[in-house]
Amino acid sequence: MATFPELVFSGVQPTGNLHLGNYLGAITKFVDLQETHDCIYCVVDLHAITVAQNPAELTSNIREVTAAFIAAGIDPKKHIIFNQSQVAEHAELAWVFNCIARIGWLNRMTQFKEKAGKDRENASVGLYAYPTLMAADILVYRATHVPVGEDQKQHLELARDIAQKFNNDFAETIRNVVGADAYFPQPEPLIQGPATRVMSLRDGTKKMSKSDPSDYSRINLTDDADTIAQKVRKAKTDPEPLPSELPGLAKRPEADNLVGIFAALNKQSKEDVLTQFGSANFSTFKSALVDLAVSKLGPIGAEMKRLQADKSYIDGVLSDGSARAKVLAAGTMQDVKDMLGFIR
Ligand code: AQP
Repeated sequence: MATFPELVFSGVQPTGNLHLGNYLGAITKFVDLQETHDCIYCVVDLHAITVAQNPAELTSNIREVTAAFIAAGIDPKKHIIFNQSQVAEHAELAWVFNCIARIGWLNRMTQFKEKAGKDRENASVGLYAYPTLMAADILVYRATHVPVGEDQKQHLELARDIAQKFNNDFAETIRNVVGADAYFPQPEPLIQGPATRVMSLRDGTKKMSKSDPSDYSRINLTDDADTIAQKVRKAKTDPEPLPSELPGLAKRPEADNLVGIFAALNKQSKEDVLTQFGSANFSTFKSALVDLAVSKLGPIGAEMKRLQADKSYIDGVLSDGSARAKVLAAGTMQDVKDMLGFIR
């Protein structure tokens, strides 16, 4: 079997309201992985336009996500930070994958069903094809590891199916072009830790999300200390004190969520948090959570604002990263064209 050098790829959509779920589910993992891997982190602006965007807001949101990556601690010199639309090979490979993926596979994608809702006929074709573009994002670099929140697990499985089918369908030309028995790796999702699915602060059964109409449902990375404190204090809870052991969180989604958030922010396990706060009431626990969240997120939010004010620096990071990404992506596309039989 072909082996592939380990490479990390992931992306975040520039759709506004970057929140604690994006931070704990994805961005903190991005930061940690740079110690052990080569990493490519993408602001996925082509994904953002699968639903209508205001162009001026989109520009500002692209800079906001870039600023968040850097403020959280990603080094744009050692690793690559760029925006997807500057590397046309993402869209090019996505078209090839549209011809590899089966309609039946895409019909099973729950994110499309949730986002399109009852008005499916009116959803964009892009929203439906979103997972094939995501597969192209990863595989155009032949990335092997993809840190994401739990909501992206199904899309990663689809990317693996597409890689497998491409490798099977073109086995003969893959052998001729690169002398190996597979061209694309099977990318592995990295979904670990106590906050892989951060829930809404207003409803512990709903995912914390950028598009929730209530700002009180999420903590935004740019919220100031007072806003964070207010949101945590107003977060829905139940009347019982915290349990001392994990099974006591079953059927208590709001308590479970706040304990998970505390654990992830403090880089400890939920068990450790319960050892410390078991039998404490929520007002005690929430005060500790406010202090922790403000101490961790405050400096990131402040640095994001500082960086966002320096547009030429941010745009420079993106164009430098895009140029480096493009070299890698163009190599893959040349191989793929040869494997498909195109003349170039
Ligand atoms: N609530 C969450 N908990 C853990 N991880 C999360 N992620 C998103 N929400 C949570 C992870 O963040 C990364 C970037 O997500 P995205 O920007 O691609 O967009 P998204 O998943 O569409 O974000 P939202 O907030 O859920 O947007 P809307 O409101 O449009 O549905 C991904 O790795 C994702 O898993």
